[in-house]
Amino acid sequence: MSSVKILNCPSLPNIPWQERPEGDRHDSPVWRYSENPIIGRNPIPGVARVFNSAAAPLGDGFVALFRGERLNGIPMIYLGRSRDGIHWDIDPEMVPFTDEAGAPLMPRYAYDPRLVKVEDAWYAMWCQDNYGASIGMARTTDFKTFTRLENPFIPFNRNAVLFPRRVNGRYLLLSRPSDGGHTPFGDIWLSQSPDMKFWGMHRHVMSSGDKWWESVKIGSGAAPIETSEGWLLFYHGASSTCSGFVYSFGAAILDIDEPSRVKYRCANFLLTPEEWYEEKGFVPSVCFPCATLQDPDTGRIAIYYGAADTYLAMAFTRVDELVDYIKANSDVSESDAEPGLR
Ligand code: BMA
Repeated sequence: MSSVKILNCPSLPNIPWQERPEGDRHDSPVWRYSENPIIGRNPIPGVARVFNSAAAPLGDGFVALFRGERLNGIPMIYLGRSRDGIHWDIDPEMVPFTDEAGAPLMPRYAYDPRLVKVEDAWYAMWCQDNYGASIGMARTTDFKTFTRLENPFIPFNRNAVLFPRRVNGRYLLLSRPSDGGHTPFGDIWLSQSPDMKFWGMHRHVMSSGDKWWESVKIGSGAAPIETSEGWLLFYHGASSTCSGFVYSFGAAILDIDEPSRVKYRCANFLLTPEEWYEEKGFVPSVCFPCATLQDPDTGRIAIYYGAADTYLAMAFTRVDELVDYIKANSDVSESDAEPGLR
């Protein structure tokens, strides 16, 4: 086993964790939490399903932004708190987004939130209507007020995730340009900003590729984790079947100083729908990661993923085992390895 390290990340001794079950026959170094799903149907009044959601450490516990599907079918973002990262208290009110002057500025819908701490604040990003599906962003320091930032992109775009620190002095945001529907295509892109207001210097990162599990489209999942081998990125990939898309997730490692270059990319998925809560639900056969927690002292990583657009589930891995597996099964295309500028 190699000795890959998680870098520039505070210790998290209370990371939710469960060892890999004895006799697990999966080849992948990622295993599921035995008590999945961690959030079931109708978790709070007015919300039918919670799935693709993001958690982060806060104080001696955890905080999360949940995608809550309301009874009218419209998704919005809800806040939750937890002592152990597994059992959650979800606020019954939607997250109250405001403009800079403090006036309400609620999105018409909001889904697939990510939550990333950068310097002294937390940033939420999600998909919302901006005269077409695109990315919304907000900043908070207290989880009471959420101040909207400028929308980083014009439509259509989804799956935005910030890096947890600046690289070469600039904030970095991954995203996936899309269409206004169910998008039968899609690559991951990197955009850069000096101030989280103006985004540019766009670079292509990786293509949907020739592996069948991710042949239709890919999209970044959790915020990249800084490691001694590069930025570890969990991402989802969709394959096309007679009965629709199947969403699995995999991982790649991006160059630390030039993250539009892919160093290693796992040819195999790490997790694909096979449990009842992943195969059966509002949208069958979906595993959709939006966040991780990690502890640099033990190398433990806990992954939060939405299952079948109905449940929230967790999986676990260890950074050294995972990076070894990605490297041993890596297949990087020419366009992945390039700087992404033509
Ligand atoms: C994607 C997104 C996700 C969803 C997935 C499967 O396009 O809309 O929110 O989980 O489809 O339905």
